[in-house]
Amino acid sequence: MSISMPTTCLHASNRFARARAGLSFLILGLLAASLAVASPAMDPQMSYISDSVAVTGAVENPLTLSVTDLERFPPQQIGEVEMICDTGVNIGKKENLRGVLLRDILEQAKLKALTPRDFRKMAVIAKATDGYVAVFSWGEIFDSEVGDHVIVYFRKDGAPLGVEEGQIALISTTDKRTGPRHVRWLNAIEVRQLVK
Ligand SMILES: Nc1nc2c(c(=O)[nH]1)N[C@H]1C(S)=C(S)[C@@H](COP(=O)(O)O)O[C@H]1N2
Ligand SMILES: [Mo]
Repeated sequence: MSISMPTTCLHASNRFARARAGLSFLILGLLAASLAVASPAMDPQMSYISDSVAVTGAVENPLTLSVTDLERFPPQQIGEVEMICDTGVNIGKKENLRGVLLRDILEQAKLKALTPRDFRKMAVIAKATDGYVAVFSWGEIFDSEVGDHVIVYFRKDGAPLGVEEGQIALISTTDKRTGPRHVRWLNAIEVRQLVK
């Protein structure tokens, strides 16, 4: 004599098991999707994203500027800039960037020096969240053509910058090789007097 469950009951428990498995897959799927969107573990560049720039060092008014703050400076538009690595290799171009002049930011922060001649001893150090650094001199920014083309930018094609360089970046667009003084994930501008 065998004991068997009514077939209706078997069907019901199978359905229940299937439903439970389906639900687990759904939850796992949602979890994976949310990780893919939000986790630095899935995209290491996410942890480099900068949402503000601190202006520090030899300045009268230290600043912390968000994208919203930057939008209040006189706008600069970059139509197109070739990206040339320091090896001389052209790695493509950037187009339709919206930013502001580094010089305008420094004028708001107001460089601090004891005598007028001390300004010419100053360096401006642009730093990124990944440790990348580029350096300018006072003479370049305030007393040469270069300064008319050093841009802190935060929009591309009208949209916020992507994870690969956002939210704020800097570029010296008229350098012979534009790669070295392009700073992705810009988060600090330090002013330093190099010589007494
Ligand atoms: N923060 C940060 N910026 C950086 C770098 C970097 O490693 N970190 N590499 C530089 C180099 S070597 C080059 S050639 C350019 C390349 O810019 P792109 O990748 O946006 O075209 O970015 C520059 N800016
Ligand atoms: Mo480079």
